[in-house]
Amino acid sequence: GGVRLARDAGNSPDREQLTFLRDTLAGLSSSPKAFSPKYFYDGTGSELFEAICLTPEYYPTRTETALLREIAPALAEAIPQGAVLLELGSGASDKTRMLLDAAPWISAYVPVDISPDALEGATARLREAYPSLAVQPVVGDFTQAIELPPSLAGRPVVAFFPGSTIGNFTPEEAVALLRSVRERLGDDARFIVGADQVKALDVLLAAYDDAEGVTAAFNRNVLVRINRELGGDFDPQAFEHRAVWNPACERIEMHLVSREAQRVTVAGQMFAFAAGESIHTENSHKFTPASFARLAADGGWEVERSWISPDPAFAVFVLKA
Ligand code: AVJ
Repeated sequence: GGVRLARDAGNSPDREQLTFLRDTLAGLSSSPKAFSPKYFYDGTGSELFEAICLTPEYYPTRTETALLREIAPALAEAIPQGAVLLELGSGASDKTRMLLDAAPWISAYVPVDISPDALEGATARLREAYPSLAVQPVVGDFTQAIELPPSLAGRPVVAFFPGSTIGNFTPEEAVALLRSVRERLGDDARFIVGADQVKALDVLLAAYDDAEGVTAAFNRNVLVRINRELGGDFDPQAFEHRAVWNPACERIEMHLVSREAQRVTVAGQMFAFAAGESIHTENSHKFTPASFARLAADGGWEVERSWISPDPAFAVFVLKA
């Protein structure tokens, strides 16, 4: 309560539901079947992701948080006086605190997230902890044009994209996103990006298939969400959670694999699954310092500084326009 959430221009809850429906029907009609990982993050999905971050196997969050804490003074050097901090896919905004603490001259914080529930909680907590900071949340898909609140026009902007969320995108999509942030921010811009690194296969696979089954529940939750919001009749337990490494693309893929031949109806449309047929629900690309620098360059950015944690390796990059 009490938190007002701005919506991206041209965006509304009705339109979002229509896009969700259209994307879901298209994904179930395509071959192989596939969903966009952005639809994981309803209220329950955002909570399940926070729970994943607490599992012993999911190293990225705690590794990146420790690294950010250590390098925060150096990151603060990239943040100008009075800057606006713009975060893409801000979720619980926990890592943001490291930057806010290290650069108290940040004047405003604009978290952008697809989950209104996650944004509301994060905004309330941050306003409480940082009373002199202007927190101006925006609900929306950050791959669409992000409008900064007009009241912040003219201030320098630093963009922050932690969590290796960039790994959810294909290289082509990641380059498009990097370019659009570059265009929005202008020539003096800095972009702080966290990117998980290629590492031992057993470590990677365990991170996406924890023993407690939190990741499996997160993956299946998209079926629960489709049932509720789009009138589907998925039996989530009729699909097995699977995490696999795709060596050619250097990515972990998550799938939901149909345990048997079955039919599912969504919004009145019927879809047939063969036994063993999968829905590809997520890509999580892993990088090397070189592969990330190449991606950044293709997106119009140059790596100004970078840090990499000890194993399990996770990297933070400061990109310069
Ligand atoms: C939030 C996209 C970075 O890909 O590691 C966690 C999401 N998926 N476990 C990731 C996720 C399965 C996460 N990102």
